[in-house]
Amino acid sequence: MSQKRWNVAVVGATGAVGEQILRLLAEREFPIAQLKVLSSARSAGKTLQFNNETVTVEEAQPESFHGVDIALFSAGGDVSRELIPHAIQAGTLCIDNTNAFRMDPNTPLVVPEVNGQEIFNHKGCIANPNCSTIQMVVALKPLYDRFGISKIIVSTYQAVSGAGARAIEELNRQTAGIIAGDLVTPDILPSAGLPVKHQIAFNVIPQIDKFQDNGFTLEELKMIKETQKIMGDPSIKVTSTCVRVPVVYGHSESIYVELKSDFEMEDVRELLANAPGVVLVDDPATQQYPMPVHATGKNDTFVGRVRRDLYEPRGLNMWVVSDNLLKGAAWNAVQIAEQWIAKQEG
Ligand code: NAP
Ligand code: 3JN
Repeated sequence: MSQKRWNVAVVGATGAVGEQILRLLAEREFPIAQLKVLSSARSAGKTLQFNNETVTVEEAQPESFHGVDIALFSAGGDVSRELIPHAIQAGTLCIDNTNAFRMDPNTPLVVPEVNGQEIFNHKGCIANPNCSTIQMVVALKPLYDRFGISKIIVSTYQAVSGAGARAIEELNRQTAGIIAGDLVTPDILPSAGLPVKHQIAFNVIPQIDKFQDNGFTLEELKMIKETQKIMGDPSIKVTSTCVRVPVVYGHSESIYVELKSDFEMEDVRELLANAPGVVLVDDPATQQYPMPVHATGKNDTFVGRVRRDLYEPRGLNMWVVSDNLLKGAAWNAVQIAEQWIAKQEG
């Protein structure tokens, strides 16, 4: 890698995703000249550690982006909608972890293992898909390329960290409270901003984000539409049920996929074993399969329980697990930034 260094801003640096972005930038020795860590006014003035240096959090404002080459956003859709146009105007490449621009036809929606070439078609902003979409398309892309995909039926088992730092605290607090015999009052989940709250400790909640008029939740619709956009194939029929489970890190997915052509299981296993970003963990004889406790802290997507459907010869079932804050958010964003700078440097 050449010596060129870049001015980088992390917007939402004090959040669950922002914390992982900073950790990865340091771990990967991202070539940073100057780092800005931005949040709301609430955290402005706080300090964070980065590469053994203390950095002071500043309030994110429209003028924060002058001189910034790359900004990684994870402060919610409203912040992205407000600030990204200013950042683009300032010449900053924005990599956005929110839903704000994902379906915008002028914004590439990128998972490097699937459609990495789209990184170079941006007009100032590259969108990171939803965490549940990312791990699914990483696992399905090798099968799509070889056999085609006609239908996907997915059910998710999503960790509370997907709902932010306060949801992690809520699961810990409720679990300790219930074990101690206390009454618990749900405060955050299913989603901050919704009027009704449900207990997450020792429970599962079949709602992630708001309900839409068609009975699907927004999270479910994100998975459907984003998958078609990333794969570049609106003909794929996708249906999704998204569920919150009392796990801190790591989303799991039960996926049924119908392929367009006949396949041998041996070929499917070989494709998955060699796919970029995929680790095949699939040995029923020794009870090996992916689980969130093993995926936590890893950048890969883990695939197991791969089996042909009993009734549909072109149907496959599989179990897919990944760290939602890493491949599902921070790592996918940093990966995009790395691939973009690699190209700038020739
Ligand atoms: P979080 O832990 O609640 O952190 C939110 C972050 O946003 C904090 O740094 C917060 O700063 C900052 N923020 C809030 N309001 C702001 C404002 N008005 N101006 C500037 N900064 C503001 O949430 P998270 O889990 O990190 O998620 C943050 C966002 O990332 C989500 O809303 C979502 O859009 C996106 N996300 C994407 C995925 C994905 O699937 N790709 C997964 C999770 C999250 P303070 O410390 O000042 O409050
Ligand atoms: O709940 C999860 O597991 C993933 C949550 C993602 C999320 C949470 C709040 C707002 C998003 C997202 O990435 O789609 C958003 C949003 O940007 O709309």
